Amino acid sequence: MFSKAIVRKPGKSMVKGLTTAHLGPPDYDLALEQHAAYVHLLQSCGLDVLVLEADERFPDSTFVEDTALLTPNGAIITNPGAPSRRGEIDAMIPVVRRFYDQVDQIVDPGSVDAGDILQVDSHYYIGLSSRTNESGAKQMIDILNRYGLSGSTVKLTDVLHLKTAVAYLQYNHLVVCGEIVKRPDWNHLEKIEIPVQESYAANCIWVNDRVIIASGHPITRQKISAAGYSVIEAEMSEFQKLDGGLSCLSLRF
Ligand code: CIR
Repeated sequence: MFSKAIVRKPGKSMVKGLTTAHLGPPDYDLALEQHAAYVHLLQSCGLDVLVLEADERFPDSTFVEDTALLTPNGAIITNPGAPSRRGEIDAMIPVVRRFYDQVDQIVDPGSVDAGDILQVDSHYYIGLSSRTNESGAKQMIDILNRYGLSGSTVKLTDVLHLKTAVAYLQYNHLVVCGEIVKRPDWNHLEKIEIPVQESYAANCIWVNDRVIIASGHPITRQKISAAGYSVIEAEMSEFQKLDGGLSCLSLRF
């Protein structure tokens, strides 16, 4: 179960955020509204949410998930793979230190975006992507091992981040889409396959026995409900324009 979350409001500079989506620039006011609704949903799932002010210096800084991996035994500050995102961690370190005594950090030449890290109980799968490299993944696994946790890597070809295409829902269910579906890594889990036309919904989040999904994905909703979860929806259109999903907007711990 989670008790807390950290989020950061989007800034006006978000219109300059990194994207491959070809959906046009986000509408800042609508993004603020959607962000506030997202915070409200996390609160309704019982989380105490720390809302950080926007950091206009970094257009993608609302996607806080990428800056840290928060485990039960310590926090690991990442080294984001995109040069325009590197500086986001400086503001995150003191925030994470408020909650964790044990704080480690990924350093050059390693790079990691924590959107590439999928936790399944005490094991952490680390996607090797355009943002997360071998050195970063190795550093991450060494730190996890020190914490009494384990990690392994998964080579990615199509998606931005590992969690773009997969989500663990607790109780052995894994939501999968696209290149992840046929991978043998998770054959011990029960897979919920999302059709490609709803691929954006694969990035959903389990929060204390509810599953939050991006609105407008009826097949995903039906399949996750059928697996026994209570599903709630969030409007995400403005963050989708920046390749950002539900998990990216918060650090939950
Ligand atoms: C980026 O390209 O870095 C941002 N526009 C989107 C980051 C999404 N984060 C995530 O998947 N964890």
